[in-house]
Amino acid sequence: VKHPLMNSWTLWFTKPPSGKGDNWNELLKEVISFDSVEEFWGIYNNITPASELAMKSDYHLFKTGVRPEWEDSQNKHGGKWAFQFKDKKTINIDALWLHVMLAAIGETLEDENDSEVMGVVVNVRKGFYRIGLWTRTTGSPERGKNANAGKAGNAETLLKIGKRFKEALSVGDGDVVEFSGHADAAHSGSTRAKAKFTV
Ligand code: M7G
Repeated sequence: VKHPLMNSWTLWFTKPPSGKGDNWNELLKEVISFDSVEEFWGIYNNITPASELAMKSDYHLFKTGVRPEWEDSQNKHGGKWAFQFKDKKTINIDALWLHVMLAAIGETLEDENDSEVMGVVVNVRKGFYRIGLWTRTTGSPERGKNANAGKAGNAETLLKIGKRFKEALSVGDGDVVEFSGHADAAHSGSTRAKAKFTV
């Protein structure tokens, strides 16, 4: 018996750069898609845990049909909630990442009528791990064209999602989870763009 998920999800992997000429998009590899609980565990039990990945690797778990890139049509008006875990030795990144993946595929990060969650990401970096949650919008009224434009309370939806994400990350009340728009990250050439919201 297979227990179906609400959505189909695709796992992606970013390989660490091997030399100078590697561009970001070439390092990004699609791994596998699944749409049941059983398939998720089968995959999870057979891939390298985040804690054993090489520096500069990422896992991305995104709704099937959305590439985990700013340039994807469903991400280009969006942003992300993110938190950096700086104490790599003491945190259990595998447990945290598993918890966040389960929250994503179990659809507990947003309400049924919301359609913000695009995917979740773990970055393995020198000195920290970062876990992110990508959303379809940035809650800005001038965003234009998409279905949520002009819908009152969109920023509130993003804040609600941010709070649930923070709970899933099990970080303390004193820690700050930040939201930033992808467009800002792309322009500044770094994901450390100025935070637009915090929870
Ligand atoms: P990061 O991996 O999000 O964070 O971005 P880091 O700075 O902690 O490593 C690192 C770099 O990867 C960015 O400055 C971009 O050059 C590139 N990069 C990351 N993302 C998510 C994208 C993307 O979606 N599209 C493109 N073109 N480049 C990206």
